[in-house]
Amino acid sequence: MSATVTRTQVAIVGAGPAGLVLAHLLGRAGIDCVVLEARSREYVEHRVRAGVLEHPTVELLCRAGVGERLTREGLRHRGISLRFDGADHHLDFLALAGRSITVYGQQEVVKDLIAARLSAGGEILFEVGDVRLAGLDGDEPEVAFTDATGAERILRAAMVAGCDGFHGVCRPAIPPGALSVFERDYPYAWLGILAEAAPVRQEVTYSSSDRGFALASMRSPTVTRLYLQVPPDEPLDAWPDGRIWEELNARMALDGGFSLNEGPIVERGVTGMRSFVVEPMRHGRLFLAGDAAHIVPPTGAKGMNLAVADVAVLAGALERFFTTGRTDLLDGYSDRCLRRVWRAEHFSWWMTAMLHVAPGTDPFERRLQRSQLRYVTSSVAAATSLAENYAGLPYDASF
Ligand code: RFL
Ligand code: PHB
Repeated sequence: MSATVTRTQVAIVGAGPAGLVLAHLLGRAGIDCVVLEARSREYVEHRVRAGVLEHPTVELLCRAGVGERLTREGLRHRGISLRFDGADHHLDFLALAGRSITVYGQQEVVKDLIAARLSAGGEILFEVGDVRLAGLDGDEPEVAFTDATGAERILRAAMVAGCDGFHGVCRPAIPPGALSVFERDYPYAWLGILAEAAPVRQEVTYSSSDRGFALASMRSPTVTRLYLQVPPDEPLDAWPDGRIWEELNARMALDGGFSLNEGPIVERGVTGMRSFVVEPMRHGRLFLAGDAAHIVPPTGAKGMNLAVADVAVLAGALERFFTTGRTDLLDGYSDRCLRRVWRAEHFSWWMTAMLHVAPGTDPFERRLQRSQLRYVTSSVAAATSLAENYAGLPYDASF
């Protein structure tokens, strides 16, 4: 049976934040694109993941016309708290760096983008299978796949955007040897829960305790998002509800007393932690963006924000190419993105190292961590450095 062939300007693999923001920006610039997504619409709209949007991400979404619900329902925060030695230490990003952050679930961003794209007449094909890339070194690469009905199809495009996350097929389609890989694994993972309980503090709170790291975040005034450092590959059934709440309360303890509001746990999962970067983020006519090209440990809340920053650069470069034929911005895509990627890699690694308790750690290391925590919460210079990285360096900053 022969495959149906269609043409578009940009084939986008993956309908996560990277693929959807790219499709939206290209659509607004009048560039034709098709998004291919392995999962169903229902699945991607309910996948619980990130929650913190840095300032440049919020600005981009608002400028691109998809910030209406985000502005209305997102929780705007002036900063975060670091909890250690039984006390909270507030970092006011707005005062320190002139920028705030917004807590708004990644799946809400995904819902807004899918709705915007479909209502603008854009094409997102959900539940595609067996995606294969060919001809990346030529002028008209092909993406072959089976659609939701099982029919064989081929999409021919001028450019392919690999936005299919860490486990996708785009990065592995690049010949071995063409990419350099930089990576680091961490000897711990995060157990994350979503609970129907009001957050105790209206601020994201990172807690360093001798029992291990804990994080209290939220999604709304009635829904809490909480994380615990656990061993890598920790089985979920080792953590019945009672143990989760007990451990969270023990790690979040404050002098003078503290306890979380408890409620039904509606979602739970264990996520390994890793740092990973490939260079370059391009091969021929394939451009990698987001988690397909790099992973950060979640302690700096940077993953989704980096994905959006990549495609902001890629959309501009593609627009230049399709309107003028010039390839200069496409040629500079990887280097430009990698500067921001490595800044976020460093920040995420540094936050992770400052806050977690590595197995077999010794008192020397714990004292170094406590010294660093005291420093970033007492020195204006050190606090400002954390604040500007966390709240998001401007897209045009040189670093
Ligand atoms: P995604 O979101 O993984 O989307 C990739 C999409 O590609 C699809 N796909 C394919 N489609 C077609 N064909 C194939 N062969 C395919 N293979 C895969 C997938 O189904 C999916 O829909 O990547 P993208 O767009 O690059 O976005 C990256 C972000 O999702 C990720 O970096 C963040 O979630 C990371 N992250 C956080 N980032 C933040 O900015 N702030 C945070 O507060 C934050 N917290 C987190 C996080 C990630 C976490 N987990 C679970 C990994 C907290 C956690 C616990
Ligand atoms: C979240 O709200 O899910 C969240 C907050 C801060 C992080 C990671 C995740 O560093």
